[in-house]
Amino acid sequence: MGGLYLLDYGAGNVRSLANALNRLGYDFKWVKKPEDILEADKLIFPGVGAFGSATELLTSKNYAEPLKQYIKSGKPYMGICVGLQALFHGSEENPNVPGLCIIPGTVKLFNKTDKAVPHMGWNEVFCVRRINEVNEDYLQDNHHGIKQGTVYYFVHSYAVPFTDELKEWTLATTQYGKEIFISVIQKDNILCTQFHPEKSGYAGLKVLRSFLQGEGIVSNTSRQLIIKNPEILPQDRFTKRIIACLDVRTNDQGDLVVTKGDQYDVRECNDGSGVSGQVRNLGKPVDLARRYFEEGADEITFLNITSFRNCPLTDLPMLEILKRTSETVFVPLTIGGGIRDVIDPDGKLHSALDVAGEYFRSGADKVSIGSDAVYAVEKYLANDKKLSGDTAIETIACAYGSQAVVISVDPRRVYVDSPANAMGHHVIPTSYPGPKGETLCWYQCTVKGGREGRDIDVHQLVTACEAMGAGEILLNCMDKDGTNSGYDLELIQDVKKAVNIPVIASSGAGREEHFEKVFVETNVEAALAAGIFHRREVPIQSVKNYLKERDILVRDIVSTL
Ligand code: 1PR
Repeated sequence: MGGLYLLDYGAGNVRSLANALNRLGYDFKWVKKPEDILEADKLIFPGVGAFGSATELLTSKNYAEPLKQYIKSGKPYMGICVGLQALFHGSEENPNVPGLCIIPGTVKLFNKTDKAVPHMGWNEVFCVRRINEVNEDYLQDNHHGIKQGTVYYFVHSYAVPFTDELKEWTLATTQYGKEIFISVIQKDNILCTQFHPEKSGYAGLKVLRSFLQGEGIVSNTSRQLIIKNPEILPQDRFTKRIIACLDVRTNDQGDLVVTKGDQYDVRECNDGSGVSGQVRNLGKPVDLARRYFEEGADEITFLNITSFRNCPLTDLPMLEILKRTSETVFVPLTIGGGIRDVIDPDGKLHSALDVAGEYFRSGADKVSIGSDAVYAVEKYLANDKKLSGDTAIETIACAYGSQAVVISVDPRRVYVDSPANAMGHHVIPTSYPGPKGETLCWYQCTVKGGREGRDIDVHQLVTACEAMGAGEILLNCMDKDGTNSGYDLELIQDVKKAVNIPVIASSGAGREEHFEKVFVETNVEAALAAGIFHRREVPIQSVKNYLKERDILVRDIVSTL
């Protein structure tokens, strides 16, 4: 018996961690009953979801006491994200639910005034332990696979602030906005990361490997260390994310392919005869995702663009793609298209929450909701902005956390000559006048992949989705999609100002400078592109080099294990 055990309580994507361990050549067992915890020689708690649901589940499954006993026994424990937070006395996220009380202190909500929350993306760690004042850092001797100045993938709204009381526990801190929180805890047999090593590319796998190779046990008393207090920098080291997006559908030969439309039309240009050509085939989804991971994409998004067709739950085409992709791609994966209630041919109804659950178990970190979000917001607005609690956004956010719910918006521009003609919609001035010289416009939301316009504007949609618990906005623009003419900065600026959750700019990227413009002029957290990456017109690395030369922080690729 013995060996490495993983503690899963069904709250999200643990497949990625399992895949990471397989990639590193390690066997493991899942904890299935309380006794397994005491059986383990090494234990990893990959916490996902909310603090309250995680700790309550530990209690209801009778895991809490054996877990405390295991940690006290001195055997190596690694906690990830909520697996770190659970060791504290409590969290502002669920004030009435106690933690495991192994480390003093409370997990706190980030201050939202100067930054988007959740903290979602790649941020740098600062190692506080030093051998002496001038020496580089203690981690050179005993690094736990963590390297000063490396960026790792974080996704959380709550964190443990760095304090004097927690110095002895702190190995590294991270700055987000003006706040400094503990990103790595290490004391004796305990190693915990607030970031997700299994989602942090090869840099993250190195941290896991170090723990697995036994570097997890270190006596802190064996040497005299200096703790260097982290200083608040004028600017944090949070990087901008570059996301590769793969629109997937079945082509006319019945193969699942990555395609790309011009303003959502994915068929080859026809010859003017009125007959549409073949669905464009730009590659195989799993191969392309793998290529983008190796080339430095910070995140990969798959969109099932024929999702408006009903599909039985067991037959969802993207499940297999996700399973295979997550075996070799160790950055966050988002899946969109068809996140809504589905009905099997035998009439069995599966809720959007069930559909999302299937995707999370198959390796997705986030689901992206398009059409269903529009319908949900229509009901919310009709109901005097009262939350119903039963929408896909709310149920998925409640079970898996806000950070797991992205809203994919498919707007198109509607020009008007005066606000009075906008039927009460949120109007913005535009520097690109309409066909009749109009200098005002609003953005109409569409459903079913742009096939149907609805009486709701983007501003209404994104603010309502944020109120309903969404964690991120993926902002497309039908007018710009596939045009290579740059992002719609006016739309993006307007949305960025309207919400406090992270925004991903999408549609229209054609050259490196388009990325610079969107980051500088709108301050979005991420920019997504499809066509230019698929057609190899602009490599991801060249976008990153261009941004770096202009002092925009991006993640450097760690290309080997
Ligand atoms: O409504 O929840 O089932 O979700 C359907 C999803 O499929 C939505 O996210 C919607 O955006 C997407 N979708 C539906 N039809 C199309 C289509 O193209 N015919 N794709 C489509 C939209 C948007 C982007 C795209 C970027 C960047 N694609 O992700 O890849 O605009 O392109 P570019 O860099 O080449 O300009 P539901």
